Amino acid sequence: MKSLSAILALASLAARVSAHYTFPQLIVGGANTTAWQYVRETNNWQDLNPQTDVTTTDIMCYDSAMSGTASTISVAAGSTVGFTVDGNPSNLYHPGVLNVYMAKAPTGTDVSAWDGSGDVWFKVYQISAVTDGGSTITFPATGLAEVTFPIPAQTPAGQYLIRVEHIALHVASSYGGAQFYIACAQVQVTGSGSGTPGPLVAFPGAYTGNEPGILIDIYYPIPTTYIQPGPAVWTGGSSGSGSTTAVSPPVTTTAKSSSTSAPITTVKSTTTTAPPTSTGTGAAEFAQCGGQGWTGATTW
Ligand SMILES: [Cu+2]
Repeated sequence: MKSLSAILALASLAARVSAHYTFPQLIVGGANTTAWQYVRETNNWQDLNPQTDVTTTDIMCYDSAMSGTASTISVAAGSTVGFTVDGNPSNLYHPGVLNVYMAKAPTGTDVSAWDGSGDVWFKVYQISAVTDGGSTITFPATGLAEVTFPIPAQTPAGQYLIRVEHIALHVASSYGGAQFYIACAQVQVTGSGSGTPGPLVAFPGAYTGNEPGILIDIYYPIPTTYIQPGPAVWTGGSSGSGSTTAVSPPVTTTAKSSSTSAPITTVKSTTTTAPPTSTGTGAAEFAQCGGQGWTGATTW
């Protein structure tokens, strides 16, 4: 006969299994495509668990167990694409920040057969945290059911991986606590873009896990500033150098990131922050939800 505690443990496990999220659908032309059709199926497609090791190759596309291939869809440079969020609930409910990177498959290599290794990734979009000098910190990505962003108009034609990454920071005050929710889509970018994307980083390699935006206590003391992990957003600068290697573009031509449409940390919050609320037995907003060794609430 099952004891009550065993039943509760099972219920807790079920809640834990459904308590995170994935990015299964690419959004193209304003329409959601089929789950895992153009997005490489991630290892967590069922358990929804985050990746927490920034040194593993799975910090790139989190797809080692699933063979990591998908179909490739054509998208125009300058158009808006996106990812849906799937989970329970199906939104980015953890407090955290978001990055989107792209990487161009080498000429002659089909992106579906490419592992994305090397210093090939440039950032095209981000949603950072908003601080006001220590009174509040807010996370505009929180609650999004989908994430949309433009492919920079100057992106050269070719096959690319698009990597979305939500870094949940609710248990990030110790090393390895930040939770990375990741997925990679395969696209064929069309158009006549002639920019030189950069700065370029590698996965793993882009993060050590010790960055002030990854190893951070977002609760106390309230951070006075927030530094978004990763390189600056590339907004489409053209080097005009005619480089055919594009391995290490000059950083000087890509430093302008202020024109991105993403919310940046300079926005001053004018609303007063409501105290965390709780629903039922779930955890309070921004409170811990899951994580290794966590035995408390896993929903909210
Ligand atoms: Cu979670």
